[in-house]
Amino acid sequence: MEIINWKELLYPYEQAMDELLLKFRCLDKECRHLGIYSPIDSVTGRLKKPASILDKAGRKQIPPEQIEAKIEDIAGIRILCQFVEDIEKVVDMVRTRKDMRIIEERDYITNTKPSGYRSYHIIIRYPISTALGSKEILAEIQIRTNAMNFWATAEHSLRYKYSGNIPENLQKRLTNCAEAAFHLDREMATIREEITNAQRLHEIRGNLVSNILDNIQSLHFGAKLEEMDEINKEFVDIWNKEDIDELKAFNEKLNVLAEVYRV
Ligand code: 0O2
Repeated sequence: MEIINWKELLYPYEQAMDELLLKFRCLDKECRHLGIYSPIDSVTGRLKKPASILDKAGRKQIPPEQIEAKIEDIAGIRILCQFVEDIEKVVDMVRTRKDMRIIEERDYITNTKPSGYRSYHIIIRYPISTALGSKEILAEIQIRTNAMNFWATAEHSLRYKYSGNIPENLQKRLTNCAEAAFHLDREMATIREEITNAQRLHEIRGNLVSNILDNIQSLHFGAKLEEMDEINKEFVDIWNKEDIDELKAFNEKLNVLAEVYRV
């Protein structure tokens, strides 16, 4: 039997996973920076352990020399979304990228698995440059809502605990839980606008307050003491009123003052 050098085999996958994590986290960060809605809530990654790879190869009768060509999820990232309709937006983001090639898409949301599993999977071919040269590897991107993920993580642990043979009674309850999670997603979709507006407002307020505090700190180097007292009092008043328009106007006023004092 061929001996597998796991360190050598897994390293490119780890590199690919790190790069993919960074790229999708940057996309999310950029959207937030530009003040546009980000369909990405969080991104995580995992590298399949040798024991899991061997299990899968055994189950699918894949010989060791074909592991890299046939096991598509040695490197995997998971993109979590707040709402079901964000999933399609993330899928479109992946489809338009030039730095990865889609090999296959599996829609387990429309075609829910008998277990109750819901998720959107994209298998990609991803090029990497390593110290040993360039190569292309297969990787899996799983896209699902937080509710779908909550269910899948719990079911995965139980499947592992019962070695795939979850008792019938427990399986039935799990299937009910999957439906409940999907119902939650549907209900959340009906108040989506309300939630996203509130989140946007919270973010705008946070950024405004940061700018105001930066300006106040800088003005200490130029403005008179009495003037600073007034500014601090005004800020506390406006802060207590929680009125976003007043915060905006106050921020503008401080921007002008900062210009005047060249701080
Ligand atoms: P791990 O530990 O996450 O790596 P399969 O034949 O079902 O083993 P295949 O053909 O490679 O898998 O593709 P598929 O069905 O798209 O599944 C790939 C991965 O999706 C699985 O990897 C799981 O992470 C997840 N998945 C698929 N079906 C289910 C399910 O019913 N429940 C849960 N919780 N997750 C699922 P691994 O290798 O099974 O596991």
